[in-house]
Amino acid sequence: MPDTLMPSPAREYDAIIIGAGFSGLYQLHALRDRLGLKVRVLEAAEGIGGTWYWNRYPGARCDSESHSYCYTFSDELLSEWQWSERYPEHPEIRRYLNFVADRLDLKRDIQLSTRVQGASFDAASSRWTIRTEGGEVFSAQFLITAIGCLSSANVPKIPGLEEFRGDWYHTGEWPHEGVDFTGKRVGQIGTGSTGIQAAPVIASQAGHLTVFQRTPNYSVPAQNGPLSEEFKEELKRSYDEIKRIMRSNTNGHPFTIQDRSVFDLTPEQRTEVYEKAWQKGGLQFRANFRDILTSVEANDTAAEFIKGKIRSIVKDPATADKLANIDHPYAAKRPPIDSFYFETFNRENVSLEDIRADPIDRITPDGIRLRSGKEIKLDIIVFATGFDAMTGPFLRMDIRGRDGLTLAEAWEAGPRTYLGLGVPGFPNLFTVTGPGSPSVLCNMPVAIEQHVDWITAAIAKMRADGIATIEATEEATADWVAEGNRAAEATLLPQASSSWYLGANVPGKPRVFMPYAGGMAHYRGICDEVAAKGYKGFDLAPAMASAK
Ligand code: N01
Repeated sequence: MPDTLMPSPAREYDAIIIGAGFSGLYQLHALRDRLGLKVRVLEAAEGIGGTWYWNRYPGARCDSESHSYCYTFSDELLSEWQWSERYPEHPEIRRYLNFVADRLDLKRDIQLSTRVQGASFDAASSRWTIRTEGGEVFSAQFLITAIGCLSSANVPKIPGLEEFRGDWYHTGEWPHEGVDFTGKRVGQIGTGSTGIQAAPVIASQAGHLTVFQRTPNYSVPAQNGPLSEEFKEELKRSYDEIKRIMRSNTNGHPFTIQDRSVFDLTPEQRTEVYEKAWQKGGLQFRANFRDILTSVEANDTAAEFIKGKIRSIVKDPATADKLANIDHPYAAKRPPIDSFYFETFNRENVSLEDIRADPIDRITPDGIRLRSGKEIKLDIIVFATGFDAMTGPFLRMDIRGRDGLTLAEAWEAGPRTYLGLGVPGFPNLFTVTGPGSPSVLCNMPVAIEQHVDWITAAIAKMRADGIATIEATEEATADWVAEGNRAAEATLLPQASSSWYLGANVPGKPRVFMPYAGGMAHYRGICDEVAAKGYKGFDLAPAMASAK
């Protein structure tokens, strides 16, 4: 390394955390205020909030219920904050995160507008050197990525985009000043959770909205609304129980999956259950039976119910057919929830293009041309095309472990981690909600708190025992990757061939099921056991021995 890049003493830290979203904020608090470590958070954005700093597209709100989409580690924070709606909209989530950061005095240790370009591990000193795009250099014993799973926007390489005379935006990098759709001809590509949230809001403003749908998707109404005073009071009384449920179930949500099979009920009873769940709304829809995600026959009953709803809501039968022609099991892709998505297609100013039947050929100066030659004239294109999920945020940095091994090389065939927390060859790198952990299959704050607590306990133990490095072993990692594949194969999740869980949305990305599908509670037990057994599956080395 040239001398000019040597870190100055002022930039020496115990831990550098990348990212100031839900994960980074809590990780900073845990290491700084509980362990007394010298910590700095480096954040690319001009403000805190992580995914919520960037995702400001119309209709962006959380699909987890507000009372479960928050930190639970502090009773004070819980009692001092009140949500206004069942599902918080993006500005309210940012207000919440700023409230937490102010309340815990976190901002003084967060450096904004600082994008990490790369980091390399030096075995001789057992430290990481972290470089930013602005040319700053930091050194730290621990490097902790708190970079989110869905933070690397995927703008598909459709020919002609550079010639488009209108404006275009990706939902995950939405302009802070908003976009005025009034009277505009808008084309929205993508019908995942984001597109399904955005389309009704865009349609209510635009002159005309054309939705370009490649893979039709299920959606269940969110049934959003303001929280009643009674609900808020009840919440205060029952929060301990809610926390217990969130921490002890498979998905981190404040509801448990019912322990009954679809086939324990008659078809009429089943329909009644689905109808009630539809009226109640939300992600809870999939929790009515234990076998929705494990049995194709069981899943078909939920899938058919939703397809029937789509056909009953959408008045034009041809449009309804296109929307309901869904090719994967319900909830095998992350199930969206919506506010009047299917109803939107009954509006005069909305049309649907089935781009599986007639794919996009190119973007022209005036709009989008389909393979059939049909051209849709547009003023604005909205890419609701998702993210290079889970690995994208890592691989856009140049992270190098022992002997210069790059993470890109280590993950060439797909991400390999132990517990989604550590990577062999990359000592003292902790990956909050990394690939191989439940992460996106769980209500995120629950997954984040579990990881931050585990990482913090591991670092506390290392300090107490004079351990310089912790590193996942190859053997434990191979076993964990196999366990991850086994857990996914035991479900219907890998059957959605277009799923971003598999990396299928990004051309050329290895097809590997990335999150751990064995359930949050089970996973938590495994992590606890690993810690109780002296961090089994990790090599712990004292200062002198760490330079292998
Ligand atoms: O992204 P997606 P998203 N040409 O990847 C289509 C979370 N989230 O931003 O399925 C044409 O799900 C693609 O089509 P296909 C949540 O976890 C959370 O909607 O690949 N179309 C698909 O329709 C969610 O799952 C909240 O065939 C192209 C869409 O774009 C995750 O974010 C709210 C295309 C992308 O769907 C990602 O959701 C919103 C192309 N070249 C989102 N490329 C909360 O509640 C892609 N598509 C917190």
